[in-house]
This record gives sequence, structure tokens and C-alpha cells, in this order.
Amino acid sequence: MENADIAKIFYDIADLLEIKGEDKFRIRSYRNAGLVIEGLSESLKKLYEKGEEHLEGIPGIGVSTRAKIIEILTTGKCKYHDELLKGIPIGMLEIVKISGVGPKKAALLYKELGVSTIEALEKAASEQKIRNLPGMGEVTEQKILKSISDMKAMERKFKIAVALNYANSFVEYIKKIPGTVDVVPSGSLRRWKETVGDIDILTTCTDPQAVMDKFVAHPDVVEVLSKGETKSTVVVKAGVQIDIRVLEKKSFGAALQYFTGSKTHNIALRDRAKRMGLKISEYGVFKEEGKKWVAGTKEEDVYKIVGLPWIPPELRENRGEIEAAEKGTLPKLIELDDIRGDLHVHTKESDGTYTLEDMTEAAMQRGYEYMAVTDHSKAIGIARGLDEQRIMAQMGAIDEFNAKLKKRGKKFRVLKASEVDIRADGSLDHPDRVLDKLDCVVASIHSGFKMGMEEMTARIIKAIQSRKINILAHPTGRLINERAPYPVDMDRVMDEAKKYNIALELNSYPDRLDLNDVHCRLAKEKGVKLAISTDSHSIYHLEHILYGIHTARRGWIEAADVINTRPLKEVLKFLKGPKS
Ligand code: DGT
Ligand code: CA
Ligand code: CA
Ligand code: ZN
Repeated sequence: MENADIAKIFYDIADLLEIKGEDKFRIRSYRNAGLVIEGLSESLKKLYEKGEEHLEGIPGIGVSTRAKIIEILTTGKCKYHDELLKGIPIGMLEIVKISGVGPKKAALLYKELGVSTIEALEKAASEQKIRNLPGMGEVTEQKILKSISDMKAMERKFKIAVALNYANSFVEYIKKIPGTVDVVPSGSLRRWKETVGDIDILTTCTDPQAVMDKFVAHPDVVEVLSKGETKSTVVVKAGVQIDIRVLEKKSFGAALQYFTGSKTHNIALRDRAKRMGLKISEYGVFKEEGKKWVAGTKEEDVYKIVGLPWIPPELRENRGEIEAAEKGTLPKLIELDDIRGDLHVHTKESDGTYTLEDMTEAAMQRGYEYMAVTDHSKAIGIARGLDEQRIMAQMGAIDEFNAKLKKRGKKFRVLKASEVDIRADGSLDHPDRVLDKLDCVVASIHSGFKMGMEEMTARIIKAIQSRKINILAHPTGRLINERAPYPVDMDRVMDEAKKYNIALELNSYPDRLDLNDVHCRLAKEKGVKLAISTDSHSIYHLEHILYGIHTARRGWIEAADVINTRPLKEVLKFLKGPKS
């Protein structure tokens, strides 16, 4: 039972209450609980195993939520949820997720047309039966059809964070089975793709039968799709499919190479081998018409025998990595240890859940040298954005706090910063006199997503040309599997960013990963600097930096391309850049 499964039950309760037309406040509190749980990077299951008291004091989780979490962790379900489900067809929960529907309209569709599944909804919409219902129209109907086709296109790809949590839990579990040696996730997860179709675990062991038996008996398994002597496939609660394969020690490297993929990388590698008279398969590298085994115990041997250095999994997308490996020009990819600070962090002043002191403590524990406090500006009302008076006060508090740190002999600096909203017309949500006093100005868009490409690009470029910003945060606004990026001419934005010495953010929050890998590589080619930040709203979010690092690696990024790999002095110099 991972956090995502628990969160899903809370979201479902909120949706069910809304379908039933219940009290708004209660609905919101369940939805918030879902959000909080999903955002935790510590596993609730693990905290609970350490002792019930470890579930206390988690911000946003009150007494009754905690009781439900414990109920779910111990019984696998929640009575209240089950009761709400009675009398409501299960398909309704899917329907409320269709954009343009929502719980109220779902209830109406059910009452008036008996619609309780996605298929029935699609049919009703294409037969134009929905447009005549109160509060709906042709536009709603079109929206529903588009949303259903989008959903089908996403075909159940899971965000990497969800897949990684499961993979880690299964790997730990399998390692405990006596006789297991290697246990390694391969596939798209090992390549750190932002979404993952299924998890492919590879293992070597002395007792395959025990591994198969235990694997299908893992408490999170809801369905066993197949169980063989050396290969099994299961589905876990959140719907993720997990494959496991037991391999021969001798060919483990070849199998790891094969199942890590990507398919197109493997095809290119096999073609290369063929030209050299070799044959690569999941069982090894062979010569003499496939008769003689020549390599495959270690993954790097597979590359070595075709004349290449080992290629990091993140690069294996057939985007020029084999050619670069051949020429000896593979990038020296950025690593977690290269990061010296976080340039996008929220505190309680806006919508974070921890204080300046807490966030600083957590950043220092990571070994950072600096952190920019970037609370929202006033336009973001729901996030308690800061007006001029409040941000001035915050700057004062940060100055005092830095002085205190210095006195205590700490080599750490909190940067006075803001996540200033870029308004619809491209103007910034703090006056220049405020922006000029900040160490670091992070600018981003939080509303008016529906503009056309021209207008949106002009809006962002206007913000860049103000010379008041340092970093453009989550530059495309996408939320993985939830919201498409807004249309923006990234080529032009990057050219302007370069001209005005502005860094583009790679927002590491696993739902965003914005810029994505392809954009990172474009930035590098254009010589635009990146800031890899977490957008942390809690001390636990700081570790999301891992997702940013691996996404950057997929974009061929090296430490020198990223401003927050620099010591404080150099960062400050960079941040002074565009300001007049
Ligand atoms: P996913 O699960 O859709 O996110 O993506 P992958 O890359 O994990 O793909 P998956 O799970 O279908 O297969 C795992 C790896 O196995 C894949 O990356 C490469 C390898 N593989 C699978 N099918 C083929 C194939 O037909 N040819 C080759 N060369 N490799 C394959
Ligand atoms: Ca896979
Ligand atoms: Ca697979
Ligand atoms: Zn933020």
C-alpha cells in the first residue's frame, strides 16, 4: 500500500461526496488530504511500521485523516469509502475525471441518461444527447469527446514517482528472499522516463520458485496476470503492472542491456553488432553465426565488445548516443552531488507548509550552501501570495536570519527571492522597487493558460525583456497526465533568455518535470543556462531534486550547464546579470 493508493481512496471519497451533493467543506477536506498524502515523499506505510506515533504531526493530516490512513494500512480498505460506494456505480468515479464533466454533471448524466461508464458517456456525447441537458451544451459535448480521446491516448502511463515507489518497495521485498543476488529494475524506469508503462524487474537467484511464489504474494498485488517458472506478471492497486524475470548469472548483463531498452536504442546497437559479425540478444553476445558466446555477464561488456564505452541508461533513446559514444564525445552527465542549492522553495508565508527555519534546516541537511525563498506574489490569492508590505517584511526577516546563521558559524545563505506571477499582459506582479531589492527573481505563469501561441510567447518574452527576472520557472506549465503544456514558441523564448542572461528552470516536482528532457537538450545546444529546482512546498519535497537530475541527464545536461551547481559567489554573480 503506497501513498498513491491511499491518496486515491481520499480522492475517491471527495468525488463520491460531490456526486452525492454533500457539504463543500467536507469535500474539500478529503481532496486536500489526498493532495497532502500524494505529495509526501516519505512512505506512510514505512512510517507506520516504525510506530504509529510517526504518523503524528504531519502537516495537513489531522486526527480523523490519520485514523483513516491507519485503517487503510491495516485493513487495505476504508469502511466509509465502501459505504459511499454503495448505490453509486463504480464507473462514475472515472466519469468525474473527464474534463468538462465533474461530479455535479456526472450525477445529472446518471439521473437523466443512466450514464455510468466512460463507454456510455462517449456514446451519449457522440449521439448528441448531452447538449440538451440543463447547464450543458454543444461545447460540453465536444469537450467530453476530446477528453475521452486524450485519456485513451495516455493509455495508463504512470508518473515516474508512482512507478519508482512501487519498484523500490518490490525490490526491497525481493532482496529479502533467501538466495536472491541481483534485483534491478530495468525498462523505462531505469532510463528515468517521466512516465512509465510497466515496471520490469530483473533478478538472479538460487531459488527461482521461491521468488515467483513470494512475488505474486506481495500484499500490494491485486491481480496475477501470469506466473511461470522464471517469469511472472502482476498488477498492483494503483493499476501499475510489474514484470519479474529470473536470469542466469552468466547472461545477466546482456539481459539488463536488453530489457533496459529503449527498443530503438537496442535496434541501433544490434545493427552495429551485425556489421561487426556479432549477434546481441538478451542471452549474450555471440559470434560465428550465433554459436559462440563471447560476452554478456556484465552490461558494460556488451558495449565494450562492439567498441563502445558504457552508455548511461538515460541516454539510451537513439538520439545520437551511439554516435557520440563511438566518437568519445558522450557528455559527462550531471549528478546529484553536483547540486549546491535550491532556487525555488516555498514557506508558510505563501502556500508552503514549513517555516523559513525548517526549510533552511532541511536544505543544510542536504549539504546545500544556499536556498532561494520564492513565495508567491499577491496575484496567487489562493496561495496567500505576498503583497509589497509582506515581502518587504519577509526580506527583513531573511536578513536577520542570515545574520543569525553567520553568528552560529554556518556557511549557508538564504536568498531573498520571489516567485513573481507573470500577468496576462506580461507585466510582473511586484513593482520594480521590490524586484530590485531581491537577490533572485523567479517568474512564472499561473493563469490565462488558454492564450494562443503568439500571445503566450509575447507575454513571456515581455517578462524576460523587463530585465527584472533571473529564472523562468516551469516554462511550459504542463502537469504530466493532467494538463497539456500551454502553446509557446520555445525556440524564441530560449533565444531571448540567452540574450538577457536568464536561466530556464527544470522544475523537479515529479508532476511537472518542466522543462522536459528534449527542451533541456535544446537549451544546452543554444547555450541557455538551467536552474534545477524543486518548487518545494514541504521539507520532504527537497528530495524531488532526484527527478530533476535524471530528467536533465536525459537531456544530455552537464554540471556546467546548470547555475545551481556553482558556489554561492558565482550564483550571485549570475543573478546580478540582467538587472539594471
Ligand atoms: P514502458 O514500459 O512502455 O514505459 O517502456 P519500456 O521501455 O520499459 O518497454 P517495455 O516494458 O515494453 O520493454 C522493456 C524493454 O525491453 C524495452 O525498453 C526494450 C526491450 N524490448 C521489448 N520488446 C522489444 C523488442 O521487440 N525488440 C527489442 N530490441 N527490444 C525490446
Ligand atoms: Ca517497462
Ligand atoms: Ca514490460
Ligand atoms: Zn513555486
